[in-house]
Formats: sequence, C-alpha cells, structure tokens
Amino acid sequence: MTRVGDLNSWHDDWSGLKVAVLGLGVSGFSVADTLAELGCQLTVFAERADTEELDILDVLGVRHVTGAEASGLPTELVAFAPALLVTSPGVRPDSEIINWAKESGIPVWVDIDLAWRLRDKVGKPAEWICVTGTNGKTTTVQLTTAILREAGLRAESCGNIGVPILDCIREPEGYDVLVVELSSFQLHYLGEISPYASVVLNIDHDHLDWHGDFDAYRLAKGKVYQNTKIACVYNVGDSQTEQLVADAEVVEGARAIGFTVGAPGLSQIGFASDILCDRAYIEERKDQAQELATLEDIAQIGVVTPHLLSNVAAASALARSLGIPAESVRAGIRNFRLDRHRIEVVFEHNEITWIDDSKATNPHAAAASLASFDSIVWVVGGLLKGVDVSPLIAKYAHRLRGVVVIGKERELVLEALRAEAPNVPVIEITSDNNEDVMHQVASSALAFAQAGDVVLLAPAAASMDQFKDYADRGFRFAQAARATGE
Ligand code: UMA
Repeated sequence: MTRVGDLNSWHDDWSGLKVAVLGLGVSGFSVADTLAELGCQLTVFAERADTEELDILDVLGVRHVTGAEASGLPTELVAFAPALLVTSPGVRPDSEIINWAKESGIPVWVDIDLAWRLRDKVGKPAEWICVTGTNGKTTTVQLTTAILREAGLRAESCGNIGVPILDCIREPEGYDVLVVELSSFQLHYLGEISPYASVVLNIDHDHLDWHGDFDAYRLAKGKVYQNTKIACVYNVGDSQTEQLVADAEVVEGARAIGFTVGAPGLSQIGFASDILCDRAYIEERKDQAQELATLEDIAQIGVVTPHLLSNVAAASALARSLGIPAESVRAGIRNFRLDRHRIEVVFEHNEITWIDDSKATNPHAAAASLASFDSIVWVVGGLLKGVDVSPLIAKYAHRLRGVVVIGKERELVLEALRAEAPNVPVIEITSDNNEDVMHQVASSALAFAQAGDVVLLAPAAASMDQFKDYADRGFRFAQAARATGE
C-alpha cells in the first residue's frame, strides 16, 4: 500500500486509500468528489449537510455519516481507521476529531494540500499566486486575475473566495496561473506548497476565538510565504507583514517586494503623487520608476479609498512578478469592478448617501470604511468573534454623528460605545427578526442623519446571528434604505 506522504501526483495510484472527509460544505464536497474520482475508499463525516449533496454522494457511492452520529468523535470514524483525514477549513483545530487524528498519527490536510499534489492533472501545472491578509483578499485576488487575463494568461481566482481550488485543478483545459485566496483557517492546516508569489496584505485582529490568540493567527497568515519561488509581497505600512517575510524559509532567489500607498522605495510598488509606479521589477529601479496607472484609472473601479489603493498596489506587485507589461496592469485596473457589498453606494436621497459595506466583518475592515468618510451614521454589530471593538470606536468617535447597534452580541458594542464615545447618540435595535432589523435600522439612521452625511453599514462583525450571510445583510440594508425614499 502506498504511503500517503508519497502521493504527489494526480497520476499516482490513489485507489483504495482510506480517507475520511470532514465537513460537507463547499470544500468538503469538492474533496469527496475528487477523491471518489481517484478511487479512494471514502467516508464523509458532516454534522450539517444538504440533502442535495448527500444524494450526489449516494450516486458516487460515497459513504456518509451525518447529524449527531458525526459529532464529537464518531465511533464510525474510529472503526474506519483512515490513512488520511481531509478537513473542511471551518473545523476548529481543538475539535475532538482533529485531536484524535493528531494523537493517532493520521495526517490532517485541507483541500489546498490535496490540490497542490493533484495540480499536474492536465499537463503543465499552473503557477500559484497565494493571497492572504485580514482584509482586501478578495478584491486583490480578483484584480490580480483580471490583470493576468489582460496579458493573455489563462488565470482563475479560487480558494477562500468561494470557488474550491479542486474545481480549478479538474478543469479540463487547465490554467497558466491560479490566484488562490487563503484564509487563516486554511493556512493553519496547510502543509508544504511552493507559491510563485505570495502576499500577506495586512494583519489585524480577526478569528481570535478560532485560533486561540493573535500570535497563532499571525503565524498562520505568515505560512503563505513558505517556499515562495519568486516574490514575497508585503505591506510597507504594516511592519508585521515584512517581519513574516523575514521569518519565512523561501526558495533561493525569491525577492521581498513592498507595496505602499505612499511613495515607493527601492523594490517597492507605490504612488508618486497620483501615479502608481513600479520601482521593483525594472532594471533601472535604483533611480527610475515605471508608470503603471493613474488615480484616474483607479477611479474607474469605484470609490477611491486608501484600502482600494493598497489593494491595487498589491495586485500590481503580484502580477508584475510574472513579467506582466505595464499596459496590461493599466487595462486590468480600468476594466475592473468591485464586488457587491464593498463600500457600495446603494442609495442617495436628500443629500444623504447610504453605503453598504456589509463585507466589513471585522474591526480592521470597518476601520478602512470609517476612515473614508467625515460624518457618519454608523450601523454596527453582529457576531464579534471574540474581537474587542473598543479601539475602533475610540479612534473614529469624532467622525460619528450617531450609531445604530444591531446583532445578538450588541451589549458588548453598547458597552464599548458608553466607554469610548459617551457623547455619541446611540439607538439599539432590539428586534431579532431579520425581516424587521434593517427597516428599524433605516428609520433610526434617518433620525440622526443630516445633509452631507453617510449612513454606513460597516458592522465590524459577522452576520450569521441575524442574517443568512453578509450578502443577505447588505441586500436587506439597501432595500430598507431605498424604502425611506418612497
Ligand atoms: N463542519 C463540521 N464541524 C465543524 C465545522 C464545520 O462538521 O466544526 C461541517 C459542516 O457540517 C458543513 C461543513 O463543515 O458541512 C462546512 O465547512 P466550512 O465551514 O469549512 O465551509 P465550506 O462550505 O467548506 O467553505 C470553506 C470556507 N469556509 C470557512 O472557512 C468557514 C469558505 O470561506 C470558502 O469559500 C470555501 O471553503 C472554499 O474554499 C468562507 C469564509 O467565511 C467565505 N471564510 C472565512 C473568512 O473569509 O473570514 C475564513
């Protein structure tokens, strides 16, 4: 029987390998489907699972254990005695199953590990560009992909962005480059991969309840730089990211490339007044810079905020590591549009602008939003994930016209407001009914808002306590905002 560690190719013999797949969400399903195709002997364990996916597993002949029987340490799992456990990224590292696997010497992978080994399915494997950070991952990933496509490369965005990486690995045509968004959860579990270029965009407090503490979160993020071949891209404005590059074992010859919203130093990409320029990848970088784009080009994307500039500089630094010409960077930027729910203007009426930044699911993302406007009616609250919102409130209290607090954990937010912004008026939305919450938010916000203000949904918290997801929260906010004008 082949040992798990020796399986390094799609074309190796995976048949009969006993694998337990943990979780049946987006990634768990793609793992089960792939391993079934490779002939592994599988059992899927999932506490929650949709019948649609279970039906497909039945068709594929994959065994599954769900509900209460899959919780704790399932007896079926112990009896199955797998050679490998592939977990969904959301599963906590201190869960009984993960502890048991470690104690039993069973390797624990995530879909990314599997994808790395299987990346030679269709000819020459794609290069990987790996992107992580507390905020801005998705925009940076999408923009990098857009720039690469402008240059004629077959590129795709995948990973935490919502497209399981194994779907791309199994794409019959194959790709030149995969731009992979990696969450701290995926990175925590990840073993050895070797990206072409990698970046930690920024690091702030998030997911502390999952990782245990900030240092564990920070170190998970830093794993993205391990074994990078060409460019370790870091944020000049966030010294922690540069430190993570310094601490990483990289392939000999890989360079550290900085990105900045300020003027670029040597081996950096940044802004000289309103021009995005490259002082990293040109021969004459010691005393010259190459223009990549202007602020006017970037304004085609949407509201020009400091964090958009930061993401644009980071995406350019990643794309340029592949030798992409300046014209393609500019064209990629000009043709790019932001996703919904990211500082999206959803309604304007009576000189009040309603902005949906429901994607701001942690204080760091909310800070980027709050820093972009002067007079704000702020809609905040949700699942705080163990993160303290006090520093955020203290920093931006002077910009707040009023605050509307939502979410199940709202007492923590109210307490922080009382301590850090005692003079800012607050309305608490006590309703738990997701049909009502945003209508009450809108009428409360109107009670505060004056001409020239923005009403900003930037909750600094996850949405699942009251909404299906952040998109649902944003849509309902936009709907309620528009209803105020009827
Ligand atoms: N499950 C358990 N036990 C647990 C946790 C989960 O059995 O303790 C099972 C559930 O029953 C369910 C499945 O696991 O069947 C869900 O797995 P999951 O929560 O890992 O989610 P997936 O649907 O597989 O989606 C994951 C990422 N989700 C998380 O990391 C929480 C998605 O990122 C990602 O898009 C997808 O893989 C494809 O790679 C989402 C996310 O919220 C967007 N990410 C966090 C973030 O960005 O902040 C990290």
